[in-house]
Amino acid sequence: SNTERTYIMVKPDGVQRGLVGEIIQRFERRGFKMIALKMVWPTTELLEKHYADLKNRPFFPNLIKYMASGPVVAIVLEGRDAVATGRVMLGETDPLKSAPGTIRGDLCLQVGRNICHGSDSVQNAEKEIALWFPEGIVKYTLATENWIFE
Ligand code: DAT
Ligand code: MG
Repeated sequence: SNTERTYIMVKPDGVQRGLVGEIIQRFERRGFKMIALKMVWPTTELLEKHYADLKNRPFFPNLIKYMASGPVVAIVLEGRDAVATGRVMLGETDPLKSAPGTIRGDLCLQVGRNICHGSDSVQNAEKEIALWFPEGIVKYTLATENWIFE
C-alpha cells in the first residue's frame, strides 16, 4: 500500500448539521494525518471546476446550488491508501446504499444531501487538492506515525 493524499470536504449540510467534528474525528482516529484544513464558502466557478466531470448530468445544476448554499470544510488527509480507504469510510454515493459504520451510512439519508466528499482516484485527488488548496499543504512530522505504521 502506498502513502497517498486525498481531498475530503464536509459539504454545506454537514457543516449546518454540526457534523464537522464527527467527520474529522473518524479520519483522525483511523490514523490519517491532516495536512490542510480550512472553511470556505465556495463560488459556483470553483464548484463547476470541482465537479467538471458531471457537468452533463441532469442533477448538475442542483448539485452546484446545494454545494454553494453555505460554507464547506476543506481537508487534505495523508496516509496509506488514503484515497481508497477514504472512499470506504465515506460509503456509497447514495446514503441508502451505504453500509452502517460508514459516514454516509450513519449520518445521512439522501444522495442530494450526502454531507461529505472524498476523492475517487489518486489523479483526481491531486487535481482537487490543487484546486482547493492553491496555497499548498502544511509539512510536519506526525509524532504518532511509528505507532500507526510499522
Ligand atoms: P461521490 O460524491 O460519491 O463521488 P459522484 O462524484 O458520482 O459521487 O457525484 C458527486 C455528487 O453529485 C454526489 O455526492 C451527489 C451528487 N449526485 C450524484 N449522483 C446523483 C444522482 N443520481 N442524483 C442526485 N445527485 C447525485
Ligand atoms: Mg465523486
